[in-house]
Amino acid sequence: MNPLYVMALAALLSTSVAFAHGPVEHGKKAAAVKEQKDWGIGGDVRRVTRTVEMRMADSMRFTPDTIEVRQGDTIRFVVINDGKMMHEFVIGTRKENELHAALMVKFPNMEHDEPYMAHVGPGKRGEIVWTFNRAGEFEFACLIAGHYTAGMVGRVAVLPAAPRTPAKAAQTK
Ligand SMILES: [Cu+2]
Repeated sequence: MNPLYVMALAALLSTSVAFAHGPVEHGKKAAAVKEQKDWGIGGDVRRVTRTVEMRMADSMRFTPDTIEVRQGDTIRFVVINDGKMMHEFVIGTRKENELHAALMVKFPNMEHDEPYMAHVGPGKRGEIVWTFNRAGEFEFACLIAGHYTAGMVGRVAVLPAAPRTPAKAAQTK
């Protein structure tokens, strides 16, 4: 591993530790200050625009593995673990998830809990409410040690809020 990457991990770890809480049961999120992330912000359950059911399996797959939302949507994710092992649903940028996944491999018992993640035990279900207030291509992933590299990752496309112009050529990326 190159030294720069190690430094980046260390920086991320210190950030994560700053936000680490004690054990938090699913569905009992502490009332935390909502922090704007590149991939959105914690949502208000009273402003949910859509519910998405997300299933996780020991085959290291999410179903569905791709979702599309509109910028400004507040999504209630009902996350169901159909497997016999622990899984989790974590929304983020690819870069953030890659770094976080690497940390989880290094520190498998690291406790982490944020409004954009749901840790779900075998046969259980969890819920999070997230507002996608920034357009872009993001990921959802399971960061349990080894799961991310085994392919337990999906894509979320957040389409711009503005109505599409008829001229497709006018669209940027
Ligand atoms: Cu998993």
